[in-house]
Amino acid sequence: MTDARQSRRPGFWRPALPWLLAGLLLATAALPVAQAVERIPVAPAVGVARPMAGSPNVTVNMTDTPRFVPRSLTGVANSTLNVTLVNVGEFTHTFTVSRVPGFVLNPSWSPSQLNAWFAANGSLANVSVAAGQQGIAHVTLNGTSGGDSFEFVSLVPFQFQAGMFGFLNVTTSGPGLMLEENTTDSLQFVPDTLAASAAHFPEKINVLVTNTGNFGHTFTVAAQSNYSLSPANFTEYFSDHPPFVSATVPSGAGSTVWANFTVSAPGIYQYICEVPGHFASGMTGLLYVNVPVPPPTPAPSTAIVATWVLIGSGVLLGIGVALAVVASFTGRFPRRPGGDSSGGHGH
Ligand SMILES: [Cu+2]
Repeated sequence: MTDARQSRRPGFWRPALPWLLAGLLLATAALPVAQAVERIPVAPAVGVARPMAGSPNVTVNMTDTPRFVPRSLTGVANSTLNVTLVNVGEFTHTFTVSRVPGFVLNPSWSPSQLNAWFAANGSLANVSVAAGQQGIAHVTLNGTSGGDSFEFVSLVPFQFQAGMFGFLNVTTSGPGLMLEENTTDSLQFVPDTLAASAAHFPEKINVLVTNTGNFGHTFTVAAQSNYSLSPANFTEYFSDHPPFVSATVPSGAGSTVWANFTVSAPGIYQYICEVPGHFASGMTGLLYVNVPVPPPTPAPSTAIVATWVLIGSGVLLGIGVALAVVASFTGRFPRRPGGDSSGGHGH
């Protein structure tokens, strides 16, 4: 008996060892799985539209074609429209907005006649942008009314005559709804679900798209609702059915662009990135207009597995600890000849 007790003393925890090891192994396997599962959003975050105050900001590219892209802008009466001007060409261009509503400038005028007209009538904005540079025009629409239309041109000689003009249309019907969307270098839209509740149709929807990564993208919204685009056919489809909007999201983190469009009926509108390969990699989302967003998809089954693995490892660890405790006591008590259980703890 003495031999047995002495040999048991240093190894009293041995029966518990396999249980402890099994528990620890399971736990180390389960923890990363559980963490990874936690990071997967169970329900896709939904971006919900809210009413927009003031005019949506817009970006207009100035090209050497020469053109303004886009050449049709919308502002809200009695607000300020901020226009970011990006000169993507190698010539200087101006963004010069007429002050006379409804007046269409005559493209057969000479450059000096055009200049004389602006000198006589003034402009709502007149910003010159050098090649490769950017500028901003703050177009104040105080005192304008819905239905007003102001022509804008480039005053650089012969650019207006060659087609560099556009129209700024003023609305009072409310600035519509605003949504926020992000693009990522992992080729995702975040969120990939947008929801808008229009009080009336047609309704303007303004999506502020922010690039959180470095790759350039587009935010392109199909104009037909309830139609599923496919990576194989979207180019052909868009050539037959022009999208509501195809906004270029400039490369570089923090770049933003407004994608503004008008929907005239409830429905589910798909949006994609048109950069080759991006849609095929999953860069797409759905905009629900006055259509309920379906409930989130069920949690991935790995979450259930990870939970049970964690519970199992906890149980095994518990068994191991219990065995260790029991073994230490059963191994120790008989070794105190004549001693009481309080041993050296008390008097
Ligand atoms: Cu993209």
